[in-house]
Amino acid sequence: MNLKTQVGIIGAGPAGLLLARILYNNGIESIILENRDEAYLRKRLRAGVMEQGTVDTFMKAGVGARLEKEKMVHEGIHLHVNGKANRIDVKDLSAGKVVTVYGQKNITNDMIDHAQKDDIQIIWEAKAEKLEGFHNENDSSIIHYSRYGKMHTIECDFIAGCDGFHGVSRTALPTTEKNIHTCEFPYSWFGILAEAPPVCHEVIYAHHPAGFALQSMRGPELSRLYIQCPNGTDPNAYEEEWLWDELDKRLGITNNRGNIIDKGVAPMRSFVCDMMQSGRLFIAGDAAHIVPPTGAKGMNLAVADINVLSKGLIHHYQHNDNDILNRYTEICLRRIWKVERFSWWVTTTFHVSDDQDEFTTKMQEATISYILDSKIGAQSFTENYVGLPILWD
Ligand code: RFL
Ligand code: PHB
Repeated sequence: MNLKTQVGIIGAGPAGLLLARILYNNGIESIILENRDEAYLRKRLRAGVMEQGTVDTFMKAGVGARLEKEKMVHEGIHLHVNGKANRIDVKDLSAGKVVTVYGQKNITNDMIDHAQKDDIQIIWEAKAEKLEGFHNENDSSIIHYSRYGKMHTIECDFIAGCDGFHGVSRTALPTTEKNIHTCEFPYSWFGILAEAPPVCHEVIYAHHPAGFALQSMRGPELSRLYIQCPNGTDPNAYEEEWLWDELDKRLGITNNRGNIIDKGVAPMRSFVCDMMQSGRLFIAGDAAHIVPPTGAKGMNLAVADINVLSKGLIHHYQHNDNDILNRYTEICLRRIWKVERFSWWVTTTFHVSDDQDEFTTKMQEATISYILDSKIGAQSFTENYVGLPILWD
């Protein structure tokens, strides 16, 4: 089958689905190719914390009705040190800004529902294999994709690579190793979703000699909890009782315990590809950059990229103006590097390496103490946590 559209989008994660929606709202046609099946996408857990700008973007795109109804607004965050509780008043320190907890799974489902209602085409179980033509001014861009053993093509003006870290789009860019910047961490996160009311109604980050722990939530009866674990940990490695005891110890609270309905291990990595465009191919979200999940920034960064890319495409089609598209990488990177810094800094401040010396531990404690004891320290943390603005100039 040979299809034709204006923007060929690879990937139905938050980046691809949001881009298709904003383009649709502005009369621009797109087709999304998604490697996985619909049921898998609708069930995939992941992010939970949205910056104010991310919530505003979903609302403005017209996919925020359920988000508005079910969102959990957090006006603060708790930083626990060696079991001692401390709260930062995020709203007070950021002139009224807050963060919102609403699962990535939910917003993904909301966007798929809207796409299906409006006949935005998503081709499930379709894997982009090869991209061509996007370098040449006069040729169409072509996405070659496979589906059920057969090859097909999409001919389009632009290709948006929203295909995550393991996708094909980044590899089609003419990058060298100089464009790739990366940092691997010597620990991972073991995460659970449990049918238990969260004890604290806001997020807790805990620094503890035994390692980092985090308490979050997905609803009044659903707790989302993580502990630092060694790289390569088997998701079935831990006895449930040990896990709950460890969470209580590291967080310094007594969690409500309940049926564990999901568990998984997530590795931690910082990664930036500082070439996000070549000709009419653009990459966005996890395809271009990864942050470790401490700081809760991955999906928020993907949404920020899509704000820039969608605006660039709208200016191209509606005003024949390519200024934003030409500056796409530069506009995005200014924000990406700052968010990478924040995520790396919170990660290295709160986690404990196996071979960590005492001086490093003292530096971590002093960093957290500075955030808690200094208004400027707390404001700097908060400014990043609620989300930095996109700078266009
Ligand atoms: P995604 O979500 O990975 O979607 C990419 C999609 O592309 C498909 N794909 C292809 N399709 C067709 N052809 C190909 N060749 C393809 N190759 C891949 C894939 O199947 C997939 O469906 O990328 P996107 O849209 O850029 O979104 C990024 C976010 O998903 C990610 O950054 C966040 O989940 C990160 N994250 C968090 N972000 C936040 O902003 N706040 C949080 O609280 C937060 N918590 C988290 C997180 C990530 C975690 N894990 C599991 C890594 C917590 C965890 C534990
Ligand atoms: C989550 O709710 O899944 C969550 C919260 C905070 C983070 C990461 C994930 O930093």
